[in-house]
Amino acid sequence: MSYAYLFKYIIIGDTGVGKSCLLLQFTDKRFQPVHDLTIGVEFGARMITIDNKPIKLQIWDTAGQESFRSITRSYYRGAAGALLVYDITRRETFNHLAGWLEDARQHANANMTIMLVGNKSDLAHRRAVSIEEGEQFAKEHGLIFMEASAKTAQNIEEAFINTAATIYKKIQDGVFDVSNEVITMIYIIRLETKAALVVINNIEVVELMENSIDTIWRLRFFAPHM
Ligand SMILES: Nc1nc2c(ncn2[C@@H]2O[C@H](COP(=O)(O)OP(=O)(O)OP(=O)(O)O)[C@@H](O)[C@H]2O)c(=O)[nH]1
Ligand SMILES: [Mg+2]
Repeated sequence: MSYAYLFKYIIIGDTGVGKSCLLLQFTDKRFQPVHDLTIGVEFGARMITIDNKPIKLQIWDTAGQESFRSITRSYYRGAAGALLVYDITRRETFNHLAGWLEDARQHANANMTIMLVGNKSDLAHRRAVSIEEGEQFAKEHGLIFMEASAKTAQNIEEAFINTAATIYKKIQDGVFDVSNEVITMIYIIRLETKAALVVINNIEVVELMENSIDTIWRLRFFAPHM
C-alpha cells in the first residue's frame, strides 16, 4: 500500500512496563497477559491517516532489560517518534525515565517527538504514580503525555496517532525533515533454523520481520547517499 510518509517509531522504557503489549494492541487489537520478554527488538507496522494522508508507522519495540541497553541504543537512529513508557503501578519505572531521556538525547534526532505513556491505567487501584506527576514530568521535559492501557485499549490509538500528528505538524512547519532520514541498514535475522538477509531503509521495509525474530545482528550502517 502506498503512503505519503513513513514514520519510524521506537518504544522504550523499563522491562515489564508493557511496551510489547502496547504495540500488539495497536497493530493487532489483542492483549498478551503473559510477559513475553523482548530479546533485542521486535517490529510492527500499521497505516494511519493524518490530514487525509496515508502514513505508515514503522515501530521498533525494544527490550527494556538493562542487558540489552547497548543494542536498543542503536535503534534511535532515524526515529521520528518515541513512546517512552512507564508502569503507573511501579514507581521505579517512573524514576528511571530521566535515564531513558538521557539515552534519547544522546542517540536520537533532537527533534524526535516523545510521547510519555503511563501504562496500565486499568490498574488505577494499584497506582504508585499520580496523573499529575506524569503531567509534570512531561511538561518539564517537553514531552506529550497520556495514560493508557494496553489491556483495555484505552488511549492506545491516541498515543500512536497523536505522536504522528505532532511529527506531521513539525514537517509542515519545516522543523523536521523525514527525507533526511533515509538510512539503509542490513540485518541478518535468524528465524529458528533459517537465516535471512534483510535490507531495511526508511522508505520500505521487508516485512518478514514479524515477531518470530530469534536474533538480530546489525551488520553496518550505510551513508544516506547509498
Ligand atoms: N493490567 C495490565 N497489564 C499489562 C498492561 N500492559 C502490559 N501488561 C502486562 O505487563 C507484563 C509485561 O508486558 P510486556 O508488554 O511484555 O512488557 P515490555 O515492556 O515489553 O517488557 P520487556 O520486553 O521485557 O522490555 C505482561 O504480563 C502484560 O500482560 C496493561 O495495560 N494493563
Ligand atoms: Mg517487550
